Amino acid sequence: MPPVTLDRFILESEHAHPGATGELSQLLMRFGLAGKRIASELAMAGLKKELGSASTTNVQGEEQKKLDVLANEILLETFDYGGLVSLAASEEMVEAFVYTGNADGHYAILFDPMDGSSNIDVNGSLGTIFSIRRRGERGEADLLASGRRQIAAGYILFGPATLLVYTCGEAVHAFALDPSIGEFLLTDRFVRMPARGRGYAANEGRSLGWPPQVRAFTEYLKEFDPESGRPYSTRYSGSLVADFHRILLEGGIYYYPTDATGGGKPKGKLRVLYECHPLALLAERAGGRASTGYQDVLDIVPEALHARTPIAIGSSAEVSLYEKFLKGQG
Ligand code: AFP
Repeated sequence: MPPVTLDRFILESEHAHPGATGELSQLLMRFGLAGKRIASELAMAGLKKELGSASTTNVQGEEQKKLDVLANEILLETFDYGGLVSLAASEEMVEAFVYTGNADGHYAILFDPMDGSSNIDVNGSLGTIFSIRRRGERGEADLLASGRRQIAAGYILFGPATLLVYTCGEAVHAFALDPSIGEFLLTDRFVRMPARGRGYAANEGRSLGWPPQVRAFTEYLKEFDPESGRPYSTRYSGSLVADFHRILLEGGIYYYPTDATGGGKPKGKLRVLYECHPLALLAERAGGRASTGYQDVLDIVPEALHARTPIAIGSSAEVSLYEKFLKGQG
């Protein structure tokens, strides 16, 4: 059986949907291309002295690394032809970018080009998260919509191997880059997230700023009760994509709640449009869940392009338990 490349898989999936225009297939394949270019830059970044700060900050006031900026440019360039995409919004840009040469393009893309940038300088895992929406008449304003309006979403994980995981409908599929031929090859069709896991991912160093219910939830996970699978193990990498990927395969929960430390992050840290909506779509399609604690993340309608939200994402059992704790029923 020959290996199934990303392009082949996408094209065959498209043929299974009579009436498909092929446009979405092209977009997904281009995210694959961008992923290969970013992976290649990451592999050489230390040698080419591309690590470190770009001496700029993004719209959130966070320091930008050179690779944040480079990955953003690669993604923008990748969709600059072919007429399909007229709008791109990114965690690294203040406003949405309008492709003036593609004004009729039906699609908008949204991305976090380099997720987990604190890992850049230490050769840790990194990711690119992406989402595809249909572009409306009102441009940027139409992006402020529920996550259920996403047509497709996915991520590229730059770890020991470069992986691409996406959903464009009912199911989630995973691919690994074979660097010897420069192609993503299918590794898992119809990925399912376990209904329950044994690990949690959270920055517990900031727990004094969390709501007391989240602290109580965390203490519960750490209690010794082998019958219910406790204590859980902590696995936190500083890269949401890497932590989410582990949870997709092994189950468990990632959470980044509101954080009152030093007046810190009253709405949490993660961005609705670039991080939470895309991963929530993947989680749901794989049988998991994503919640603020009170509401499904996919139902959030952000008030601004760079809006943030608290989030708990992962196996349905742990996310439901997190919600119970937040509502004081744990
Ligand atoms: P950056 O992309 O700005 O590095 O943020 C990474 C991230 O959004 C997510 O990938 C991590 O899980 C989380 O933030 C880490 O934040 P803390 O350093 O506050 O734990």
